[in-house]
Amino acid sequence: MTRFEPASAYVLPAQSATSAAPQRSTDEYRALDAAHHLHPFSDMGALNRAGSRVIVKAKGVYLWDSDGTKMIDGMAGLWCVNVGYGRKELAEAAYRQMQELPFYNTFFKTTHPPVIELSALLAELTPAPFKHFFYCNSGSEGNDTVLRIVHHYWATQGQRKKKYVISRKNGYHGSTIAGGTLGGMGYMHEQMLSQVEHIEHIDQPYYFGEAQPDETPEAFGLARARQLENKILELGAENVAAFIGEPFQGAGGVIFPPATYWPEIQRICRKYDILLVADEVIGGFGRTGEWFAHQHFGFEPDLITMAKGLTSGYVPMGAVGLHERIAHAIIDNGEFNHGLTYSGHPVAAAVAVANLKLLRDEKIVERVKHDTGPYFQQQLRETFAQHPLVGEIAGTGLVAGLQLAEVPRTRKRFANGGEVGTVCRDFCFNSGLVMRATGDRMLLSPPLVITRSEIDEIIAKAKGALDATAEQFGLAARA
Ligand code: PXG
Repeated sequence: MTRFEPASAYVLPAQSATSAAPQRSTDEYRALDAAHHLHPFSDMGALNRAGSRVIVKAKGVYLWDSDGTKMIDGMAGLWCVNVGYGRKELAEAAYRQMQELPFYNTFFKTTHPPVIELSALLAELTPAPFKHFFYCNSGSEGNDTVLRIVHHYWATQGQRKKKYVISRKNGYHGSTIAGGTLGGMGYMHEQMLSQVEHIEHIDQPYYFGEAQPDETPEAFGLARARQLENKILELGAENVAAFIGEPFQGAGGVIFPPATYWPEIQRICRKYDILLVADEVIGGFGRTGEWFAHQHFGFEPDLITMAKGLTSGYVPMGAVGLHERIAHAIIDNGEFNHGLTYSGHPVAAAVAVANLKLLRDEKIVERVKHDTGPYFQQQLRETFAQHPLVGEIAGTGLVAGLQLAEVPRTRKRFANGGEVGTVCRDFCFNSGLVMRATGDRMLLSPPLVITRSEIDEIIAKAKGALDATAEQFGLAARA
């Protein structure tokens, strides 16, 4: 397979509706992929030279590639396959809905049963003040929608000056122009010559990487939260509309803030009359053992962004939940000029309903809270607390981040953190474990249906990979 080889003429592959056997050879797949497909967030030259891994099938918590290699998925796809792969209930919901009503819009005084059922179900599953939901296709569109709602809400309150939205460095809120600006990824901002106006960033609550040597987590959490207050005072509270944050940062490295952080953020938002937005795209739908991650951290947002676990990734869908106070301001004040062709798409909504019923009726979230989550966290800590490469184990429920460090005890990080993370990630892949690396943090976020023995398999494979990485960097023998 070479990079610039022209693709062979497209030929329909042999049909294989039921078997896991690849329909083309891996080389053929790779050549066509390199010839015609641009991947997200990828160095395409390097990827095409190496060749993509072709995933052809999945079941439960396992994936198979086109060479027949089986892997355990420690990332639930991309933080989204909460009910695991291969649930017929979701496929059947989509099939039935496509036959009954594959599409109708919700713009011109019309609605349809799936979006009605979904909204009523979300009102039951989200915390009490959330009774109204606006739909879109992704987390990014959810956060674009949040901006629109926030600005429109303040206009309805006669406070049009409230325009600024504050977010955090190393937060992730998507890849549309608004999502990318809201996020705090410098490498994204560098490629975005146009950004959304009136967005400001404060520092993240990343204790391991950014606290002073003698600072306690509690003091650091308060200090980082108080940056919000300083930013509000700098901009003028009368100009600040909202603060948005992921309850824990996912793509940024599963960064769990100290316990003092969110209560202080909440206090500051209330003091200055600033809306508080929880981006629950990763944290929502059971990841922490609560339905929503803000419940784990004990704060009360005004808006919730949702996607991923809403449909377990089987079809794309996002949503924004509005506190009744915000929803009524919008309901009572004329037209809200925002919407997408597929807002409340009937097939997506039908799949979301089937997915949420599985999470609720099979008590999957409760199991994460009381059984598999505590077991996962305990096994991680037993296995890695003394590991020569591991400086911090963050997480709760079925999400975790392992901080790799050159000197764990003093929180000294590797000068080139991404290198050690990539080596470790590759060792994981080679042993049949999908584990993500963000710089020098190794991330796990498996499907919520994972069993204890499957957790044991992840931990054993991760241990093998971390040991091999320590060996490669000459750190294995250190106590
Ligand atoms: N908010 C959060 C908190 C996210 O994690 C989005 C918004 C955007 O959602 P969409 O559906 O527009 O992608 C996300 C997405 C990674 C990774 O590498 C994480 C995401 C997406 C792609 C890659 O960890 N999260």
